[in-house]
Amino acid sequence: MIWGRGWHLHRDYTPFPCAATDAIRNDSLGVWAIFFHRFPGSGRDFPVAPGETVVVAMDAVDHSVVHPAFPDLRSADFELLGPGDVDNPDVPNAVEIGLRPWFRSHGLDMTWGDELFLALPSDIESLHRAHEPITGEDWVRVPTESVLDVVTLAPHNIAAVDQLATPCAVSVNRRFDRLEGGFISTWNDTTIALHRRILRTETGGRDILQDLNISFLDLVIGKRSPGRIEY
Ligand SMILES: [Ca+2]
Ligand SMILES: [Ca+2]
Repeated sequence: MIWGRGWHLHRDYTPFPCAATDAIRNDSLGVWAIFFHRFPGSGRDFPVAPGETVVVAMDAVDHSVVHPAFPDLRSADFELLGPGDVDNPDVPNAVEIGLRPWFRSHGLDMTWGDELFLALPSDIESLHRAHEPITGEDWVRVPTESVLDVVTLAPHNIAAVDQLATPCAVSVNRRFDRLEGGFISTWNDTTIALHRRILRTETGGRDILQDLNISFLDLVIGKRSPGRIEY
């Protein structure tokens, strides 16, 4: 299983108007990315049962020592690494298989404005490559038939934070997400997070999550609660 971050929010500005990135942003044949990971092991070393959740920590440490509202993530299932980062030896590290390493210090962050995907294992070398037009870097296309889920957190219906330019109409082809989240920025509130809505709860307590391929409807803002849905 691979997962990562595709297109980040693009706004309409000179010299890279939305039209310049449309071929990568709005491609029905797949999701384009440069930064992505796979889970460690052979693919069978860390099985996830139906209804089970896993926690991928940016740093698998006890964050509550900094502030009581922060979670203790020493028992996270996986951990992300960055350059010069902490590395909890008891928590397996996600394997970075993107085309270049993530550049910030604690591992790949996923925030407001991102397009996030989960896909079946892919041979990265065999994937279709092209230059991303703004940076000129190579990106690869994770093909549609491999993509299991996509969530987009782009603010499709609100102005960009700095008000300097309008967000492009879509972050990802409507085949993957029919209406993006449009969530307000949560950068300044570390106590809240996005949760998948619970469609129903089965006998025995297993929650079935909603997946309509519509981030706007499938996700809701709730309390930050690693490993469980709570809103
Ligand atoms: Ca670790
Ligand atoms: Ca880290």
